[in-house]
Amino acid sequence: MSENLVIIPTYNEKENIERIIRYVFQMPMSFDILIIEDNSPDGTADIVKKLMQEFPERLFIEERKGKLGLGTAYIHGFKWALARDYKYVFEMDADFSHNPDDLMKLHDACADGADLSVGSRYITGVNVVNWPMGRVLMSYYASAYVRFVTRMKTRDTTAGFVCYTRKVLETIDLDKVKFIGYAFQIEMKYTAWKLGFNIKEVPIIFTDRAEGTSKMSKGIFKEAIFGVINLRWRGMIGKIKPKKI
Ligand SMILES: Nc1nc2c(ncn2[C@@H]2O[C@H](COP(=O)(O)OP(=O)(O)OP(=O)(O)O)[C@@H](O)[C@H]2O)c(=O)[nH]1
Ligand SMILES: [Mg+2]
Repeated sequence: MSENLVIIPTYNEKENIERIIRYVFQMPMSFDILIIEDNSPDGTADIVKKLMQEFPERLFIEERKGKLGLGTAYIHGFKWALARDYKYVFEMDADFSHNPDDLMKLHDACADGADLSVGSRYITGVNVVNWPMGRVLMSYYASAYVRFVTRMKTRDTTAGFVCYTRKVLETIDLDKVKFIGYAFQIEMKYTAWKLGFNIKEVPIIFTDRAEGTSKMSKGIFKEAIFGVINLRWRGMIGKIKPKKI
C-alpha cells in the first residue's frame, strides 16, 4: 500500500479512464487510486474492473447506484481513505484537465508542512488552456467573489485538484458537508481554513478536457453563488466546528 491515495470520481469517462490510471501508475512517486463510479452508462466501471486485475492492491473502485454528484463522491472516498492508513489524499478529475505530474508538487507542499495544498490556476495570472474566454472570466471572477465574501486568502477556491493531509479529513465533520458542485470545493477549503489549517497554493496549468463530455450544470453555479453567503454566515455564527470524537 502506498501512503498516497488519488480519488478520481467518474461519470462517463470511458475515453479517459484507462489512460489516466496507467499514467499515474507509471509516475516516479507511488500512488494508489480509488475510482468513485456513479453507474456510468458508457461502461467506465467495466474498464476499471479489468484494470484492477492488472493492478491488484493499487487500484480500487467504489460503485454507487447513480449520478449522485461530485461532493458526495469525494466524501465517500474520504471516508474510505480514513478507514485505511493513507497519509495524503488527493482529488483529481478523470479528464486530464489536471496534469497528473502535478500530484507530486501537491504532495511535496504537504510533506513540507502544508495541511492542505491546492493546485491553483490563479497564482501567476490565469493558467487555463483551451477554455472559452467567457468561462475563464467567469471562473476568475467567481474566485474573486468567493474571496470577497469569505475573506479567505486562497486564490483558486473552486479548484478541484487538491491534496489533503489525513489530519484535515479527520478533523472536518464530513457528515456535515452540504454542497455537491463547485460549492463543495469552496466549502472544504473554507472549513479547513476556519479550523485553523494552513493552505498552500501550488501553481498549475489547467487544460480543458479533450475527450468526453462536461457534466457541469446551471444548478451547480447557483449552489456556489448562494452557498458562499451561507458558508460565511455559518462561519460568523460559529457553526464550523471540528468533528466530535
Ligand atoms: N462519481 C461522479 N463523478 C462525477 C460526477 N460529476 C462529475 N464527475 C466527475 O468529476 C470530474 C470533473 O467533472 P467535469 O465534467 O470534468 O467537470 P468540469 O471540469 O467542471 O467540466 P468540464 O471539464 O468542462 O467537463 C470528472 O472526472 C467527472 O467524470 C458525479 O455526479 N459523480
Ligand atoms: Mg473537467
